[in-house]
Amino acid sequence: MKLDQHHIDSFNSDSHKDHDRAFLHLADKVPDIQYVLQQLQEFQVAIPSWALGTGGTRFGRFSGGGEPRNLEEKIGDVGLLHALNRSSGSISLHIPWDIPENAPAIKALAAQHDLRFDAVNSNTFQDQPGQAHSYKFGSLHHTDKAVRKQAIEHNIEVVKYGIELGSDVLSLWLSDGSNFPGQLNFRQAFQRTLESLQEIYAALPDDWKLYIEYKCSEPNFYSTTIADWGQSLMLANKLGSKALTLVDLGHHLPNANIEQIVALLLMEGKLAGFHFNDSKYGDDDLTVGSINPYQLFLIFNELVEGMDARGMRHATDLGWMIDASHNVKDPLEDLLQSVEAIMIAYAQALLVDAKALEAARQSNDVVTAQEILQEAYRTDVRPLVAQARLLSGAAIQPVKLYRSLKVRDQLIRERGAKTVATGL
Ligand code: PSV
Ligand code: MN
Ligand code: MN
Repeated sequence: MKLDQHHIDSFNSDSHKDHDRAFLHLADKVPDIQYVLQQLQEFQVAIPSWALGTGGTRFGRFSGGGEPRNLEEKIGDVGLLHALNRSSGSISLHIPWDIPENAPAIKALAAQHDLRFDAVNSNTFQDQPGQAHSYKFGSLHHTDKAVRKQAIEHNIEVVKYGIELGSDVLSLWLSDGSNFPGQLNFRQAFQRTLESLQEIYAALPDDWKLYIEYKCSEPNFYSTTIADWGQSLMLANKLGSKALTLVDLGHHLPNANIEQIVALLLMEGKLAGFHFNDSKYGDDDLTVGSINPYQLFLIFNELVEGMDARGMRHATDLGWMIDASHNVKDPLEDLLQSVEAIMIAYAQALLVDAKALEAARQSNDVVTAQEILQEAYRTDVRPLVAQARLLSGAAIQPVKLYRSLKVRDQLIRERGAKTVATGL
């Protein structure tokens, strides 16, 4: 199904009055409102192709129905999201979960929905049917050269698909690690990973980037070969300027100060971007902003300050992606909520009085520094985010419109009640 602009416009005209009142009230208090609105309109968050079905669990999977059966339908789903919020203008593919067999046709279909292809992701954490060697004991770090070669070739193949689709980023996450003390020689495993990455790096086109994701545990629970930002950064530094460190919010040990990690990676010019999600215990992949929205705001505060200091464009100079999916919500509603949470945190960070904050820091006025941050965080910026959407031709309230149009029922009618999308 495709959403018509008239659906959106007529829905908006119903909620216009209430929205206008809320927006004007807020606009009065925002000094540079045009700048903030423009930044919000430009900001786009990539949707992962693997989050369009119910998943994100090792246990039961309960389809809500109408899940996309193929890549074309996944693109259709992201097209719906983008029509509703005009902030989801790209899709990130995981290969081989989604293989673009006919890349020109897939690219053309995406363009019809005003979408482009964000980072392409490789998968060496599962064995695929017919594969010669198993990844049971890892991929790029494997002791057996033949396994490493297979994993390297897979990554290079993913880059080829990406080139055909107009992507310019290979995003790589390895599950390589060990489950028991003694299983692995840490130094050798790291060294082999580096050598494998060097071969992949050499095959990257000049204008491409390599995003190296880290994760402290799971599926290996004693050690992970790229376990934290330091290890990812070491690899990225050794590889060269095209290699950068990707921060997935759920991949840290409990209570890690992610905003500080982000600030320093940015300072070093080595921050790739994000896999946004939220968590309470581990790599929970919950809806962005559902557990700890203050942390998300603090991260965006570092991003805005750090990117401005380096003269970077917020919308385009880092990779903004969602990596969240789970079992109990309609995945499209969930993704709308995630994008909204990101836009809210970003808008709040744009409201921070950076000069006053710096002055407070210089004079060690801790109370004022905290007040300044919390003043922005406690501002209800939802009318601002909605206004940016309205200006872009999107829905003032995307989830409400999605429900009132009964999109899921329609998808179930088109696709069936028992479809299961590829992904985890
Ligand atoms: C691993 O936990 C991860 O965060 C990586 O980004 C994978 O590509 C993705 O999840 C798979 O769901
Ligand atoms: Mn991730
Ligand atoms: Mn993860």
